[in-house]
Amino acid sequence: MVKDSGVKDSGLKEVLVPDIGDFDSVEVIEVLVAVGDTIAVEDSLISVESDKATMEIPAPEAGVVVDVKIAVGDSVSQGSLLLILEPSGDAVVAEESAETPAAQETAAPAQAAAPVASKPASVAQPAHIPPQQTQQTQQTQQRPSPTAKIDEVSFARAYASPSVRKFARELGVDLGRVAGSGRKGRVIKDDVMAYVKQALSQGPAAGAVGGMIVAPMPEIDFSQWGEVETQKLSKINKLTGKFLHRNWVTIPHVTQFDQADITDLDALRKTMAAGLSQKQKDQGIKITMLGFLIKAVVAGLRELPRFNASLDASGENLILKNYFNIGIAVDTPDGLVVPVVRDADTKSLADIAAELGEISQKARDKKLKPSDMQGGSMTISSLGGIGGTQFTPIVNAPEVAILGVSRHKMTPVWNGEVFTPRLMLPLSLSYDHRVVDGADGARFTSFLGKILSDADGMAE
Ligand code: CAO
Repeated sequence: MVKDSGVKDSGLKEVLVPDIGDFDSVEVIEVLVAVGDTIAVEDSLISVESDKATMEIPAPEAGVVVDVKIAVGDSVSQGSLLLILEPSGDAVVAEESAETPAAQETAAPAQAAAPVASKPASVAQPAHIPPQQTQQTQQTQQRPSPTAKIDEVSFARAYASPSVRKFARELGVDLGRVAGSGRKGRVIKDDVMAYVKQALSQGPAAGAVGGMIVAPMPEIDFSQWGEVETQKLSKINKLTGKFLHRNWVTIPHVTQFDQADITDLDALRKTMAAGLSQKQKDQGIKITMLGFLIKAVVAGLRELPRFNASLDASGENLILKNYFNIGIAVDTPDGLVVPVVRDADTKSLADIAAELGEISQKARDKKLKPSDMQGGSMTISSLGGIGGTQFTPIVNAPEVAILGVSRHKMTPVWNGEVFTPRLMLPLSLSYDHRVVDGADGARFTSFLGKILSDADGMAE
């Protein structure tokens, strides 16, 4: 509602509160304009709040704000003086979307504005984006998350009209995450639509991992620094990458480092290797430390059964397994695959050695079936043949632990009297800390150390 102001012939106009339905004496919770502001028709001037709803009062005319006659905390009714306006006379293009929500909301019934019934931002907030919201939108607008739940506090703080709030709520969009492109950063309907569009085009896996928002990777033209060549990732690379990423971000990992004295065991291994027949050698059978490690891990799983378990999908139950299937990470030209040695507890070292030869060959010939890589109890990733001193393997979910093995090294070990040369094998046990406690992590590697140092026991 506009009235000529008291200043005769000044051309100034008084802007009054229009008919706001049943609302009488409602509290001003936000003043959205200040003296000197140039406003367009239907720009929101103030937000008011009753016990049922919030609503915004739009500008009836474009112009420059000469004086503001109300403040946050005041009560207003129809006809209350809001401000003095110097009308521009010309049509000022509104920055809001064509369907200016505030205008419709003026007369909106209480239930239309119901979604904003929760307390809005602090009443002391000035007519600009609260710093908190600015920060939030900077962080999150780059990567919309279709799966993110609505945070009621940030939703209430968002700088948007009731109809935009209603629209966002209908689409399940957390307004606090949407950057506003309207006047003074106000979130308009187009912003909400753009947010949803971007979120849908990215899909849930692109930016949201278990509700977590990750910063997007910028697109970089590396050729600006020199010659480059683009190589397509293999199918295996892409698939393992996806699972490794999921496991890395969803499993709270701890890696326990230890060393096992395998001096005697390696001597036994060499003796056994020397005893292989030519036929066995021709079949590709090799006696490496890996066969012993599989036996040792089976013994460890018997000793500490929580390592031979998986969390169910709800994350509330542990499925304990009574089988002993050991996954082996195999490096192939196309990427990493993990075939499983089934029922390793029932197999002799020679059987395991033969099977290892077969499955690693099958892996490299791309002949593994999906079923060959399922149903593991725990995985071993042995990089000993290649090198390295320690590493932090990623748990191969749904398993809860993985044993990393690095290159053994002859090391001076103090036996209480003198240093003696011992062949030490570095072990890196990563485990899911939701299932395995640190104490059990250390118990597992200590147990492995104990049995790997007992060559006679391992030979049985
Ligand atoms: N320390 C020192 N030498 C070791 C060793 C260790 N811990 N483990 C194996 N070796 C030796 C072997 O004795 C063998 O020696 P010889 O050539 O003198 O006989 C040599 O290294 C090669 O062993 P290998 O790799 O052929 O056999 P393996 O049983 O140790 O491993 C396999 C088999 C399939 C696991 C392995 O070939 C492989 O692919 N390893 C990589 C696994 C991987 O990529 N893991 C990464 C997962 S995380 O990205």
